[in-house]
Amino acid sequence: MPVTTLLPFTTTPNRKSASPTSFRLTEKFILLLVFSAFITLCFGAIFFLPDSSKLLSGVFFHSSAVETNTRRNPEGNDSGSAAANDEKVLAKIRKDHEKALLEAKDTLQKRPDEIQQDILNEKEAVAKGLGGRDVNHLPAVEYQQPPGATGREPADAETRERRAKIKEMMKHAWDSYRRYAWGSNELRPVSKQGHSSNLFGSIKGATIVDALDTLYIMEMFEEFDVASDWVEKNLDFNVNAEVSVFEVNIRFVGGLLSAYYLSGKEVFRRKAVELGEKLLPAFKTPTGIPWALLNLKSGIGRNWPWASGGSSILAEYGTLHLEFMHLSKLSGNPDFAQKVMNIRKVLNRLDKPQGLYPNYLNPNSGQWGQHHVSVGGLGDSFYEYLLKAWLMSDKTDEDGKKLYYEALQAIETNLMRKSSSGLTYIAEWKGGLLEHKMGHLTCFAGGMVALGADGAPNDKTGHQMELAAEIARTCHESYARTALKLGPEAFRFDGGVEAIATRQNEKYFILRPEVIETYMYMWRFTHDPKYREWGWEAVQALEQHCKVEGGYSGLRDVYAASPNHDDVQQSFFLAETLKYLYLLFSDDTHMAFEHWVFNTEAHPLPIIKRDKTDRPNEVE
Ligand code: DMJ
Repeated sequence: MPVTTLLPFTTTPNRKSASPTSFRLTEKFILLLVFSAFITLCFGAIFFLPDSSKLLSGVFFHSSAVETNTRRNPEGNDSGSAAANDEKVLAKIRKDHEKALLEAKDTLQKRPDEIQQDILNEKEAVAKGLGGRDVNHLPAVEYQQPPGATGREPADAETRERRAKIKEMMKHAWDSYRRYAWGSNELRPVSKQGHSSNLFGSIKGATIVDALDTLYIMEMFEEFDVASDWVEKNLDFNVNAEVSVFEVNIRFVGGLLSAYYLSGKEVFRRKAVELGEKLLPAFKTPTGIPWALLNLKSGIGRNWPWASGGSSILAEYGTLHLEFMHLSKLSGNPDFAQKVMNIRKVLNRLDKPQGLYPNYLNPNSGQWGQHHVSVGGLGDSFYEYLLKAWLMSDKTDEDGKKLYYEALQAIETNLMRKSSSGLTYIAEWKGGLLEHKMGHLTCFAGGMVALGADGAPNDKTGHQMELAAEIARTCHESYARTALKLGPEAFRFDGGVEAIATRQNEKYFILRPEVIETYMYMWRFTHDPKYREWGWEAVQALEQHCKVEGGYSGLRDVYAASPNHDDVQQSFFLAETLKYLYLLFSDDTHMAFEHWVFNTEAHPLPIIKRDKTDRPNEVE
């Protein structure tokens, strides 16, 4: 066929010099272009349309499986299985075909703008590398506020006044932060400026996120809205910085989850899941025991350089469970739950010296590091989360229950001791030797033991409740025996002293909550007025020695005659200390234990009810 017939537009009557068979340069060039486009199209059809070729060979011509079988079995003596195989392949093709038709039908029913949006969503999810999940388009969850998110005024006047005083303290702490350190992680209340610790890398606003639920619980809704707005507009996890997985989880993920469950604002769910996804690379170790530190951008993890033989820390990898179970529930992504359940599996396989859990575990070898055991720093919240995992699962997590009560038994046998004057304390264990020291952090154990007392197997005599009361008394003594009536970081039961810090570097008080936390649990379970009195003593001491014009500060030495401020208002003062104080003076129905479990940073998470009354519209 002459080329001119194919391309009539390439010749013009004016071009007299051109004969029908000769072409000018531009015409030649256009011809060349068309020809190469044609060749590309042919090659494209052969190499880039595998699906259609499969469809052609399978449906219109013959099954590719038949072809494969024929090649494998030229004699045809396996024709029975070949035919069965053909049937299978055909059935699959038919199924895929039907599925494609249904999808096409769905698409046709959509408006063009909806189709456009679907395409954009898919593109965004892929670009974000979230394994196809996009935190902006989480599965729909019907929000239902769990009971008791706010409370009523206490009936008696004194309790009402005391509670109002604590709310006033929150207002002072919050307003000062807002005024002098807005957006920073914490406040320096004496120098009136922002303070940032390297625990959060360059993530900002720790105090805002940590305080959200306290603001809500205290019905400081104006402040809550301002904080929510900041979260919406400024909270950014796209940072090229290393963070503590544990701290970011308990304060940020926990704070966001609680804010979501209290208020129902979607932004909190979205941010919590976004941050959770960013923490997942920490689990990329041979055992799945996560690193302590993680660069949020590169996803590269490592452990604290000081931790025995490159180990991960029990209280860090063991304090992810509650938040991660809720992340799976709210995102529909099972990875979170799987990761924390795997930690359990690794621990279950290991031998425990005397039934105790050493603080150090190597994430590469899966072996314990130094045999150092503590219910205070490095160990504490691991035990707390075993019990609370069981409670938060509406008592369905039987493994969590068993592990908690076994661990507590080992602690009682090996670490709990009585001083000569009868104070019960929990010592630390170093390779079989006891160090007779108890940390302020360890004082949370009074509340934990009280919370678990009810479900304790074989405890008809109320032994665990007694134990909890004894721990509370010891911790109160550690406060009462100081000059400023606030407790030291650690106190000892040796060298002739009881419940007193003997080392200078253990005499500080950084506004920690654990002792007040235990008073709150003890009050709720016993209604013994002494716990409210002890809480009130702490309020007075905080007001007298820690309150400054620019907020609340920690103290360098609780035995000194007058306060020497450390100039830090810790974010947990707003998240925990003030919240537990407020609840100590609230009715039991406010954040009732029947419906809520507090994470280790005092962020309340709802119990996931086994009868699903908390999620009536959940689709299986
Ligand atoms: C908080 O961040 C948490 O309670 C954590 O479990 C340990 N201690 C601090 C407050 O003391």
